[in-house]
Amino acid sequence: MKAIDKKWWHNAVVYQIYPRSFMDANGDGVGDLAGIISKLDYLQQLGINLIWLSPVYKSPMDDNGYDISDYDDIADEFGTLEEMERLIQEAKTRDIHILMDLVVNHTSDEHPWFIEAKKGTDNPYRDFYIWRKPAPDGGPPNDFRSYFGGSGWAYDDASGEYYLHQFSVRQPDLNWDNPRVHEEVHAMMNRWLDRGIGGFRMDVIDLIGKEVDKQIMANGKNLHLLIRQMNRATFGPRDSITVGETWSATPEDALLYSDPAREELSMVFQFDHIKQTWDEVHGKWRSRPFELSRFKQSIDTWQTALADRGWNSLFWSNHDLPRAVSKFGDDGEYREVSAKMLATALHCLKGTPYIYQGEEIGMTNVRFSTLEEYRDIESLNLYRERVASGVTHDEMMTGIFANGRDNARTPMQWDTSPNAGFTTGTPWLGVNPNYETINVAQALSEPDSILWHYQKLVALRKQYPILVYGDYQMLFADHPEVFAWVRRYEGELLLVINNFFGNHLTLPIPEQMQSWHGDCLISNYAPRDQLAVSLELQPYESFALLIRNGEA
Ligand code: TEU
Ligand code: CA
Repeated sequence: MKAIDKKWWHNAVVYQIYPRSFMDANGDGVGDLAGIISKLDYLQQLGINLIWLSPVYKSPMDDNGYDISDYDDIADEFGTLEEMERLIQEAKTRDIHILMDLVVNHTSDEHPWFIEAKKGTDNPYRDFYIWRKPAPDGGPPNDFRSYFGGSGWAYDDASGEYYLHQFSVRQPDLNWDNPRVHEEVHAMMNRWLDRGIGGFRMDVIDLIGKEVDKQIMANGKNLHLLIRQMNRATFGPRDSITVGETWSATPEDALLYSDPAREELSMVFQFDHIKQTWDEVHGKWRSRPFELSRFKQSIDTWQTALADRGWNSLFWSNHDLPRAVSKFGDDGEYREVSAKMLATALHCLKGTPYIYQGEEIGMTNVRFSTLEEYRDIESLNLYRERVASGVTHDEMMTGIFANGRDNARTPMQWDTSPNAGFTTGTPWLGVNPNYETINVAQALSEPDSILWHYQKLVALRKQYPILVYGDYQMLFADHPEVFAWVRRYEGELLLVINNFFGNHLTLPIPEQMQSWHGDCLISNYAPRDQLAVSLELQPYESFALLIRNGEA
């Protein structure tokens, strides 16, 4: 392996907080900054070094804060700017840095720029957004569709023009062909960096180079130039960490973003492994069963492509996705062992691991019995649109149960008190009824819990550079139930074996590996310290073995 430039964040683990659902300190049913501050000791104990905070800025909350009306202030329901500054400082004293969510593909329709822009075609802010004349029939300029359903164009009565919105109609797209937009956004980013944050998670950053009239949204021709300019003008000189959300990225794109020589981003989130369980035609609303072979192939491709240059992010879940254990493990009989297996697999790959809040206690998907109990704008809009076009209620609910965004957004389960200890009021979204058995208090009191397994993995990363820098090579590539690999670093060898299924199985071991033995760094059953002619693997068994006598 080529010597890579070491960065302070390479051995870090990121924890994602969805503020609305993490901890409510004042009993209004909505999580807040004071609630987060009250749980910093818990996060410090877990050992994480960075918090990715989903948006807390001023917002009408059409998309739970991904619609920002003031980048320099905090939404009343979350707290104040002073509290945000306190959170940054309090986290820092615990060696934790905050990543702010940078949402600059669009703003809220209540952002002053948009309010100005709507005042007329000659307003100085008009060109902050993307306006087009109607098609000859008076309809939208083209048939571009919004991710949240319906046309991606909204009509503005006053001017007789349409504006572009790739997401909700209340999230007008910013015009990145306008240099004044760059200036404003860069200055805003610098103000946040001056407040002491560690970097940014960049919402749909692959969309900002859009070439609207060609209907090219992702990967537009100026995209990488815009990111390099942003890097130079803001976080580049400050040694920050940045992660771009890029649904469109191929491994080749990821190299462009994350090769340090190009001075763009630290890494990107790519979703290839996530989309493996979506229907190829109908997308996320119709699941396709989990197939380990596709999943392995996907991860292997990314691990290999970014081996020498660039850097991977590692995640199973986030606030838009189903719960990891429900998606890729077993949230019934084998919830604990499968959640631990998934954790081991993720943290033993090469890249930066992200833990989504609640994953560390094995929180699961939720099934509300009525549509009225759901809050997510995407699920609600798409339900309306798809049911109107002939999809049945049951089919759509099945899609929402499997992949709807509220699965990840039910309140964090802290203890067995009412509403899982999340709030003393009425939670904005229902608590998963399984909180009586799945909660932080229970996990803290049980030495063998998923939580302590995560804590151990986070600590191992600090202790063993092989977990951070070791080369990755897949083993048993054709095995339909086992995902295994070796990592190699400075003469050391780490073997990682994961049974991704709930069956007992016999894994024949190739001759040259049969005598391997060493130290078991982590396991979800009795630790193993040696191989043999074959291994009898338990359901979802997984372990990482630092080999003492192997060929590195
Ligand atoms: O997500 C990008 C996005 O495209 C998601 O809407 C995702 O594609 C969808 O859930 C899958 O069908 C980011 C944020 O993570 C998300 O929460 C925001 O709603 C969205 O951008 C708009 O800001
Ligand atoms: Ca609150």
